[in-house]
Amino acid sequence: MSGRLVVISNRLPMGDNPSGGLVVALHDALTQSGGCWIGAHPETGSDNGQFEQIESVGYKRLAFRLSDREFEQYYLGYANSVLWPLCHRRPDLVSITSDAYQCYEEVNRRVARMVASELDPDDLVWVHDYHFIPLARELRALGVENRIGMFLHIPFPVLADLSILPDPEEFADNLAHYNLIGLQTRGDVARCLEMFRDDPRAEFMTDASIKFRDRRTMVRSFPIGIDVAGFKADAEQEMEDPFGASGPDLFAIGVDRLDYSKGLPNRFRAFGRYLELRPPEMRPCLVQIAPPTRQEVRAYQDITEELQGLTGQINGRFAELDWTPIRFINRSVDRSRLARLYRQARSCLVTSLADGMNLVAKEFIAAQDPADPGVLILSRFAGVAEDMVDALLVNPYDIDDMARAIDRAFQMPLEERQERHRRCLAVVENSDVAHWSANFVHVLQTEPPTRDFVSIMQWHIAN
Ligand code: GDG
Repeated sequence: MSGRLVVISNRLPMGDNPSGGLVVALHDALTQSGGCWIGAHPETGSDNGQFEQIESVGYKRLAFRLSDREFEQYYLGYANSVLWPLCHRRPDLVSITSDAYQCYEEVNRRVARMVASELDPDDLVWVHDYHFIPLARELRALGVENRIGMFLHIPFPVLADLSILPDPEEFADNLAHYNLIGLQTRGDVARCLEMFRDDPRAEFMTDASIKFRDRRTMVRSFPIGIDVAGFKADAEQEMEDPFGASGPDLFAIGVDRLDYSKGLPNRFRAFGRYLELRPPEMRPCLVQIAPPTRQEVRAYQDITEELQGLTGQINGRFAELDWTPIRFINRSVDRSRLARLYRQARSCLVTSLADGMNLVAKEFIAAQDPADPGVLILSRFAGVAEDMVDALLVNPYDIDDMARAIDRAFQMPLEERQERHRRCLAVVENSDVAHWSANFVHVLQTEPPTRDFVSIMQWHIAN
């Protein structure tokens, strides 16, 4: 790679020891190219139009700060109360205000100006996620002609839902300013292509690119993964039993940011239904780790209350003096402890109603002891289910279906558990996050066509 890699994400990772698969993978890619990571940081960045450089080894970290208004309108408002529910098929939770939309556009414009002044002509620009969909358009308006790629971590919206947006036509136009649109799954690619197919401004070219006015773009799927070796090592390390003296003999685990897209209320209901059906001698637990997120948004407060209510009802009905069926931990647990918990669990419940990929499913599989593995119960609406077909696939809207799957997971013979785990692990190993980031950078660097001169001429004549 001749130029640097410049990554832009909403959150700038902090600290000297990167943790989390994505951060580790990008850290390596950035270090190799002497690159730069740009993102918001609440305490360190400046909001005066200048980046603040954060000390770091191997590559540069540049922070900007969101003002209180920007945090409220751009981040909580447009990104997380319009785009997030829209992409997760919850149009009923979309809440649009012109202020939020305007602020989203303004932040993208401001960040584009700051980024443009930082770029060298050979730099590759990799933008992450829905917070920055218009960023490439803003950069192009400033004359930036570098290759720019976008990776959307969340599901691509269905065509009909796009008309909910304040300016629906802008969505495709904004995306077409990227050379490469990276999505998680083949299903996401199909939905994105459907959007372009429906748009008279788009034309499908024989080289599989899409011509959109004077630009060309490409849409590809890059299923994200985890740092497989790192996660296995964490799971295998000797450490104290995370439960201390009070560990359950048999438990299923759930690990999710407390988000309505993760299908937690139905998971709790399904566990309650399973408790009705179970053989009386079995006293299993559901250990649910769910750190709070976006608590300023009403929908997130509602789901927290709903889960507290369900936990109370189910435990009230089934608990005994020495057994609490649901352990609902509404806090974060450290990563190495989490890896041990995955390994001890007999089953993991991933019951998302919509999910870009879902890394918890991959972490659970990587953490298992292949000689005595647990069973993954997986929603067919999580992106990971597209490839991980040997998990126990469930419909997260069907409580009985999930209750039966929990029963089946707890009773599954060793041989079947081993065979399913072996196949699921092959999927996890094929999508290691280091390979994922190298692949995205390689495709961005080599494949997508840049600006199309013939079409520029045609477009100018037509306009
Ligand atoms: C978005 C997309 C896509 C959770 N609780 C704790 C904790 N976690 C970690 C998990 C896992 C991560 O958070 C969650 O990853 P997911 O993939 O499940 O979900 P999102 O945060 O919604 O991420 C998603 C992802 O982007 C990547 O592209 O897969 O579809 O929505 O790594 O382990 N980690 C620790 N303590 C916790 O309490 N240490």
